[in-house]
Amino acid sequence: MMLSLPVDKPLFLLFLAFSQVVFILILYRHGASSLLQGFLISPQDSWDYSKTHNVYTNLSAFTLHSDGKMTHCPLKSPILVGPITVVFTKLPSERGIVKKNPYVQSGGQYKPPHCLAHYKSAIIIPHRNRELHLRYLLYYLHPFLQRQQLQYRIYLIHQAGNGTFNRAKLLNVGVKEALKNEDWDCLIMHDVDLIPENDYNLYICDNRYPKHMSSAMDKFEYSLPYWSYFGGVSALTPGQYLRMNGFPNTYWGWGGEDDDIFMRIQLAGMAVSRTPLNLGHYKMVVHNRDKGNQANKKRFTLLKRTKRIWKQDGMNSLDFQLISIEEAKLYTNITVDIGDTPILPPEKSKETWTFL
Ligand code: UD2
Ligand code: MN
Repeated sequence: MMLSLPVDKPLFLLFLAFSQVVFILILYRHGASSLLQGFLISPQDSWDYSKTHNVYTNLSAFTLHSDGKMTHCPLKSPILVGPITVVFTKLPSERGIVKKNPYVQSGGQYKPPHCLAHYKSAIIIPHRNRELHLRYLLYYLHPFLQRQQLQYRIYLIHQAGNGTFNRAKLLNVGVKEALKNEDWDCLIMHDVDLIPENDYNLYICDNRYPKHMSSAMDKFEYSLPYWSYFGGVSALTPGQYLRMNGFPNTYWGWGGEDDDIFMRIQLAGMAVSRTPLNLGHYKMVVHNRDKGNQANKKRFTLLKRTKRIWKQDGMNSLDFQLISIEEAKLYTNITVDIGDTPILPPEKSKETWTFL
């Protein structure tokens, strides 16, 4: 039987055009994966962020060892609470955080003591001179990850010296060093000043594609600032990371590196998976631009060369001097000298720069 469409009716055509616009708008706001998930898994999409829970609620009740034999943790952790109360009014002391997290071991490592974790995630944080933000992050992130019954370790990649900051290069260093410790299932790249607000936002990877997790931040009114945004917090498997030759080493100062990463994902034949906006809620500690991290004026020129250069600039061209690895109580502190902005000969045109 043939279905005849009333394409000659202008009203019908108008309706078609209208539904297309609606569809594109949904894709823009929530990302393709959320649309799919809506059909396939139907996640809880009506989180009420006006009713929040303390991130330490019932944490100790589930860390007790039962009988001798360890079985796998349940696939869905039984102690998730949903929206978390996040406030930046009272800075917690380091001792206080240690006391509240008795199962965290030296170097900021954790394994559920009562069951075998399904996932092993490394949290990698680029850092310099943000000790107070770090304190808030550790206070919230340790219990948050334990609620999810993950095996994890928090790595701080600390840039030594006063040279220009380079977030993406620090993340490359973090991946290289973290993979020496453990065969991680997932590498979570995490700004130091972002606190997740819903513990159903799982710190695990999407095996299909690199996952952007901080899709809805308070600083952008809980929406995506632009379609290809990839800043903040993201999760990649080591396989996905290596497939795109890691992140660029050549973005010194603020901005651009996240857009480069977004481009590399496509260039390596992958797509971005995005945490649905109602789940990817984060609060950012309000701050000014740091000294030594001024806006990178070359970022737009650099982005033009990504397509040409991504296979040469990344994990395979990473050079740095490891200064120290220290196992602090709540994190592993890796201090590194990554050099500084290369001085470019002024007479060379933008097109012939070499970044080696
Ligand atoms: C945005 C993105 C971030 C990155 C940056 C551009 C958000 C929430 N994040 O951050 O992922 O793409 O733009 O580069 O939109 N840091 C230090 N010390 C410094 C400077 C930076 O520790 O002196 C680290 C720290 O982890 C910080 C991150 O680098 O969270 C990003 O720098 P930012 O917070 O100053 O930049 P912001 O908030 O605009
Ligand atoms: Mn920030």
